[in-house]
Amino acid sequence: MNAIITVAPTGPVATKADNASLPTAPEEIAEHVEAAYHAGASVAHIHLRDAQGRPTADLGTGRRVMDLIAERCPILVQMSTGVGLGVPFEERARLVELQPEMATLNPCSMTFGAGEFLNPPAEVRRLAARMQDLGIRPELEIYDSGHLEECLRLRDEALVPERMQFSLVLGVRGGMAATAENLVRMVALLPEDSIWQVIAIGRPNLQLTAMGLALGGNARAGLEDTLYLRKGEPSPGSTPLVERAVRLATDLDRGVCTVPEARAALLLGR
Ligand code: KMH
Ligand code: ZN
Repeated sequence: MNAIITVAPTGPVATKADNASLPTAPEEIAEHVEAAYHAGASVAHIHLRDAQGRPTADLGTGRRVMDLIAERCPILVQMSTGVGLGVPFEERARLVELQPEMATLNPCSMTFGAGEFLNPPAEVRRLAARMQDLGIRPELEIYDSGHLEECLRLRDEALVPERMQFSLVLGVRGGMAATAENLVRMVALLPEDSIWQVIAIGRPNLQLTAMGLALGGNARAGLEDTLYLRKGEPSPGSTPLVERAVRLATDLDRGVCTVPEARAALLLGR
């Protein structure tokens, strides 16, 4: 089956000091998303930044980014409700009121790099219920096997769809390490009909993205996950990383989904 390539152009952590091409202003984000769409991405995973470049859950900024993207290309928008460490959960959760077609749902609290990522069980449940009311498809972010078990509980409580969509996140300090063994183990634990992608943080991004595609998963590519194409070679934006993921999928005889194909594969209604 064709692979869905998601572009993640910005993320919660990196700054322009880390990679000068990181898009932070709404216009920059939309420009990078459009370039990634033309390179083969069918989903855009969006984090917002304020005028100082800090993560924000400001609804006006979110609306502007979504409008600018829609003006430029028909890519599917997945809003991050992870937003950034230190942004209160309540503010993060409000972003779904913008009614993107998809949004992330982080099921558990954890150490995240040098900080803390807070996702209290009751608030996660309120957000999941609100996403359900609004018809927004959740992508469940799994940083360890216990997170998967919490997602299965959410499913049993009828708070997320029966057929779940996962990101297997490897390489965040506080979550599972970015190793081949961890990826294979996590894939084996997923319910059989799961839709899933690999998010490989940092240096093993290339190898684990390739592995995920070889195992039949989807792929995420962009500066949120790695700032480099390879050691010592900063990526000039997310497009070269998207192009690389497209090449990997094509070489593995997968091909990549168009937006209508991704919409069908992700069971999106609109
Ligand atoms: N930043 C990644 C490690 C989210 O935005 O909700 C995970 C992520 C989750 O993309
Ligand atoms: Zn994210």
